[in-house]
Amino acid sequence: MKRWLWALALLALSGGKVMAQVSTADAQHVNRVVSVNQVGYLPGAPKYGMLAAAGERAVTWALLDAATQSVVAAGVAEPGRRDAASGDRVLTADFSDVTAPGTYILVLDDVQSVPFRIGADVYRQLKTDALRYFYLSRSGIELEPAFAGRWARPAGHLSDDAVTCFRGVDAQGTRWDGCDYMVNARGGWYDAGDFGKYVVNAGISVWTLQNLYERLPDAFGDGTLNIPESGSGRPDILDETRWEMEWLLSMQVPDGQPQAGMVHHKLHDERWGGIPELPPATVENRSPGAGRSLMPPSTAATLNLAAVTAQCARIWRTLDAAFAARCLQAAERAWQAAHDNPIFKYGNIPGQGGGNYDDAYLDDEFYWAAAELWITTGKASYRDAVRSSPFFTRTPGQEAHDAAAMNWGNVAALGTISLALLPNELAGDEIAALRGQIIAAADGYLAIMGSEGYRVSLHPDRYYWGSNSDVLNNAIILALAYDFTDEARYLNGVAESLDYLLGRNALAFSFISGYGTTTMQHPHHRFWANLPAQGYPPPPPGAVAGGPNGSPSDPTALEAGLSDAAPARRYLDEVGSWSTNEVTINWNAPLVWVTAYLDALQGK
Ligand code: 9MR
Repeated sequence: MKRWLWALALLALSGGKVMAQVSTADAQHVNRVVSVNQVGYLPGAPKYGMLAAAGERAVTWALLDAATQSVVAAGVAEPGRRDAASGDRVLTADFSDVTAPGTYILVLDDVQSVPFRIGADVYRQLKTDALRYFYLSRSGIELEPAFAGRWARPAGHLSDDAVTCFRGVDAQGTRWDGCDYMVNARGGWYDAGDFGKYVVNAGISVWTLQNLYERLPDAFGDGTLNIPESGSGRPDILDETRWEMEWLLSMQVPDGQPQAGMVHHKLHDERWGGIPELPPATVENRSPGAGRSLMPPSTAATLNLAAVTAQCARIWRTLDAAFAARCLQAAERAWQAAHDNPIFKYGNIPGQGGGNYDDAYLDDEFYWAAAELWITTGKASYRDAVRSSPFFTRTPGQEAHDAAAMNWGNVAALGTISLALLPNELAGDEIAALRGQIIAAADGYLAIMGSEGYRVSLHPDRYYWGSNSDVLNNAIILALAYDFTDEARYLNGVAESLDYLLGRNALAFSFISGYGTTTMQHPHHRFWANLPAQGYPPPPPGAVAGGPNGSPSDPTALEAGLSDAAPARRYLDEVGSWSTNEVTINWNAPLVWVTAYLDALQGK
């Protein structure tokens, strides 16, 4: 008999009422896999492992040293609570008291987990890999083997240096006349598994990374990322965000043109390409029905640019004054243009070949941009726009339909976070009120975590496209609540959010490539299509999948019957499942933020 089985038997003998249940397997178990954070737990963090069971009974658990199989801790898991999102009745082992670094296995009932670690450094490499995602997604530059390893590839879409506006009839039958100018929009990051480049999604992605820099300036210093700019003397994280910022700046309508200062909503192909596919070096941009074009300017894109360039201007002031000045000038031009053109809500043009990112509600974008501009400039007009916005007093993320405080189309919380975090001219009681809003949102997430069997901050009815990024954005809110209160429950909520993503979930699956034993391997991605024999590598480590989608819409997911599964199981690790298994910049950015935050709190 294995040593741990003896230990369980002894525990059962001493535990009296548990004894009868230890020796017999429970036929009612629905999914006999122990769900743990497959990478590991921070020493001071809560540590839970779960087992789904249909029965109403207590079971024993034991934590084993993975090498010796000796029992380190043991206890009883009470009859499980129902997890609304998966339908599982979840038995939970709580081994939070174990803090010694090591490699362990959790035995729950008679089922063994995969091995995992307890250690202060469990997120150290992940935070770096998560940020390297952005270098590996660069457009318009060769990814050299020295920096990219097996994810090296030639430069893609060099022909974005001469793009003009979409001309023709879109999928909705609307005729567009194009424009009389070309822009050089080479560079930037590809959005996701597709080759589109979208300002609205770039906005929250850059903001999140720049905000991480403002919160933790030392997290990614020069030389930490092995990117071409490493050694520049500037923090690598800012070299990476600048790559995207230069592209964003190029999307602003030039002076002298209609709607000068507005920002084109997006740039993408006129037809969707297939998978697998390397980004082509060039495409013929003005051939009818093919190539790539700029979509019309939108107010949402313009305000996204205003917000992140305002943030850029203050961050770069001491590092590169000329670049900071360019950012500030673009920000103020964009703000003015958005005021002059407040109702351009285009997105779904031409309706094929690229994502929509259409955003028809703009009060949140105005508030966010005003907040960033005010912090940077101190000008009264921005202050007034902040104070008069409905979002100045409204708790972000608390409406019934919200899965998270922020996402690409809901950006008010970004303004609130900057105002609550950074020095500015708000009165003390106003800052306290904004912090109170963030803390209230965090309390809401803790309440959901406390009622869900797998302890995730997602309301069971709100598993939207990219639900994993909602978990991560909620974790940012929890982290800030910890910053503002010093109360451990918020920090615990941050750590447990990563537990969910790294395997402590209904699928016992790590949604982050390369991290864990059973991990995402087949993202919806044209180049990382995981066909090595054909030259398409697996995903690089540290990419987070969109995750369970309550309304899966791609044929692969639908044919697999995903719509019949419980929401938390509507996920498929298949390349065709773009509605559950894509990767994208606005989902990896909060992964960087959260892992860097937790790692920084562990000290070096
Ligand atoms: O993240 C976006 C999600 O909120 C939308 O519901 C979905 C459908 O419009 O689009 C998602 O964004 C995709 C974009 O349109 C194209 N590139 C890949 C993005 C992630 O799937």
